[in-house]
Amino acid sequence: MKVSVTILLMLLGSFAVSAADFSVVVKDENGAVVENAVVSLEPKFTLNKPMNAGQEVLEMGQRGAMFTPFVLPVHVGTKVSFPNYDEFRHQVYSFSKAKRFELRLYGQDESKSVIFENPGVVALGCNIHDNMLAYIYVSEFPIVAKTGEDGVAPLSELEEGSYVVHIWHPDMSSGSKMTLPAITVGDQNDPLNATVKLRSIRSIQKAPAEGGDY
Ligand SMILES: [Cu+2]
Repeated sequence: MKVSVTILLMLLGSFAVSAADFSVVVKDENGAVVENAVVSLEPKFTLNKPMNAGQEVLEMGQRGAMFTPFVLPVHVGTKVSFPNYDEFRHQVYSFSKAKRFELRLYGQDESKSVIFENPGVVALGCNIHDNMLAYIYVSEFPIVAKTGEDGVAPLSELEEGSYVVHIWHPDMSSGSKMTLPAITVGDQNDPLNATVKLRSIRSIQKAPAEGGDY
């Protein structure tokens, strides 16, 4: 009886694991954890659950004359809103090849949105505030996440199988993404450690000047 209960629990356990959790830890060449690295996974098999790009609207806000977040990873086809939470106006633009656009001057509690159809890096600026800088990374692959302050990009509920891992960061020396050898995600996964080579001077979004003229 005891044996059959154990087998039943094992079976239940295996059925419960329909999707796997995985994470990628990104560090620089000095071993320091790297925040704001975008990790995208390219499945080498057909996903049962297709990507749902275009169904959720992600946000790149403006608050305190800064973009928030600094790096926003999205799938191709995602709509991004640009709400202005400040009491003054912004004029958001990008000259990047993946998406050239300019949102006409708009004020507090107004929002505009843009759809990002092409993969690539979209650097954002504001015509009014030179300090404002942010990046939207548009991934052609269905699974995308970014590292937090701990350098960890959590990737939950992955379908088991083989994936190629792509990593991008605004300060990667090559200016392009890094591709790692394919990995296999099973029902138990150790974190994948990735080392990226970054420029020594990091691009940051500076806080606005005190008493600036808005
Ligand atoms: Cu601005």
